[in-house]
Amino acid sequence: MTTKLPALQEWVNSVARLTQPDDIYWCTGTDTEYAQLIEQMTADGTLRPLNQDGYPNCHLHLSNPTDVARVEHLTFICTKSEEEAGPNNNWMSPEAAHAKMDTLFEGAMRGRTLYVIPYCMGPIDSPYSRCGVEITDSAYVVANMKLMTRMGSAALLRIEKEGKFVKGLHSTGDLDPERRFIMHFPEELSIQSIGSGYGGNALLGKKCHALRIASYQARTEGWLAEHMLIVGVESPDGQTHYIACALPSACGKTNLAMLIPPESMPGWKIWTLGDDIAWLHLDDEGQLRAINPESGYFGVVPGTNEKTNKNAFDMIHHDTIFTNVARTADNKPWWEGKNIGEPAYDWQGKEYDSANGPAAHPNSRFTVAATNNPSYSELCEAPEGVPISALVFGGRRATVTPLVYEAKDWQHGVFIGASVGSKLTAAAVGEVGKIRRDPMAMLPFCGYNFGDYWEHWLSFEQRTNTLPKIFGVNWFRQDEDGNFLWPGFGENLRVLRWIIDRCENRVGATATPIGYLPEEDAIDTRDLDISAETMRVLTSVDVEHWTTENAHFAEYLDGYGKHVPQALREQQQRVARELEELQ
Ligand code: GTP
Ligand code: SPV
Ligand code: MN
Repeated sequence: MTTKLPALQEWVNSVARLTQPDDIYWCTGTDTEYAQLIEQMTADGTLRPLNQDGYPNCHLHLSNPTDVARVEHLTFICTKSEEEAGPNNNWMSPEAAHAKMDTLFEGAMRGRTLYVIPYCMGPIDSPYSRCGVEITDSAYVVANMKLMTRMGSAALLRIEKEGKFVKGLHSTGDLDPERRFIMHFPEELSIQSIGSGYGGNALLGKKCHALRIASYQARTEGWLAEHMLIVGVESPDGQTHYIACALPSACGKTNLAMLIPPESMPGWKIWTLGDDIAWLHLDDEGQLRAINPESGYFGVVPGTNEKTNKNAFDMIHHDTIFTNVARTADNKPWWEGKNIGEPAYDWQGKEYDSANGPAAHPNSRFTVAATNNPSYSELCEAPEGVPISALVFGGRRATVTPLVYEAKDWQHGVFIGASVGSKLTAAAVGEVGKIRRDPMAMLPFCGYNFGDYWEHWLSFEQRTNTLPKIFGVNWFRQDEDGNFLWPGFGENLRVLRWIIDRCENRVGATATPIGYLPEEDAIDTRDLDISAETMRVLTSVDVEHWTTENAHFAEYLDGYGKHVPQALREQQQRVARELEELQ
């Protein structure tokens, strides 16, 4: 197969000339094609079939041990001006980046097949969706893209009609970290990635396109591309509120998006729209609406069990690709926190020995189609998306940040999002556990200067007077012994319920310098083993620590110089002033 679109055909031809593959294959996206790819990867050892009794159509892939997570230090935004990329990004000039990448891609696909993957981020018939084409030499990438995006013939038809698409070029190269780069050219709507076959480095529709390139496009087109889950919360009276929530990598988006309501909340239902990325648009009535550009999940495996996340646990028992988990003696996947079975082989395929660290890699992942999820919402395919009632920002903080708090207005909400700090996780290569600022959970994913990005967020206030309320959350407060103060997971619905009550003006709240906090007993703790004192700690302002935190944020803002919106400065100063009055 080829294409009727000359720009696409010429690009594929030019890439083939540069990379010199043995074959070129245009993906159609059928189930038969997927089955053939799985069969081929099983034959060549890329995949190992797992125990079909209990894990039908599940396979295990073990990646190169040097290639297990996103590599932020090797990820670049290549705009003409460095200032446009901002201090939040690594920058390289487009000329230098192209020269480097052309050399690395030269002959990179010799002996391999070049796969052409046309894909559509978002429902095929949605005006909010955007298309791309990924060229890759990895069959594993093709299979993952099939589970996670709308890819193949239908996407190609839309691309041929629109004539516009993001060009993503990927090769696993030789997996040498010295020759690994993930380059973005937002002005050219293109991405080039070499030297990694893992997750966000290689599945270019995800972080590279749907966040970095899309956020850049969204600024000029008046919308937002965010690192947010989208969840529908149906109350017993049948009303559903949609909430979009940004949490940094490995801080609970997938879990929140498909939580199981606690027994003390009968009649409540959860509908999953998305677990990682939301594209937010104002409709003609000024209502903020969200679509999920993806159609599958690339989720963290460790910690997933029947208690923490039963929906995820069930959905990864069939038609799943596991990457870097351990195996039991009877060939079932195993991970820390599974609570069933024992590891016999670790994530590198070696006989398990606890002296070598965890059996499953902390960033081991599952790939599944969203339709596997028991709480899948049919509205995932709605071209108009879902109306958003509340926007939520959070992080992983052992101290300081309360369980939940509400912004006083839009500007304050943008300030809350911009000032998020979080502990680093294994989702990216780096110092796990260190706290860093991660505004809107977008630090690794915003395709342009954060200062301009905050200004763009603030500008929505001028365009409508029906914007959703904004909240901050933190599921991760700990005591001195490291025990979590809040039970989390399904119990987080108790917090979402307060958020909805606030959106509907059904409950009061306590005004503080950092926002509105729940009144005593406003968060229902029925059936929970949690003391009134712990709840007080979780829902009050730690004035001393918050003062330090707020001062740190002022220093952080300084790094963005003249790009910092005045409104953010004013919010920071207001919070400082009001905190001081309390001391
Ligand atoms: P990315 O896919 O990297 O963007 O991560 P994510 O934000 O979707 O995080 P995910 O839901 O996969 O959770 C990451 C880890 O946090 C897992 O090990 C979870 O078990 C754990 N976790 C999720 N929610 C909670 C919670 O409410 N409380 C606690 N204590 N842990 C949680
Ligand atoms: C994240 O790191 O936020 C992820 C995993 O969702 S990856 O797809 O590798 O970016
Ligand atoms: Mn993510």
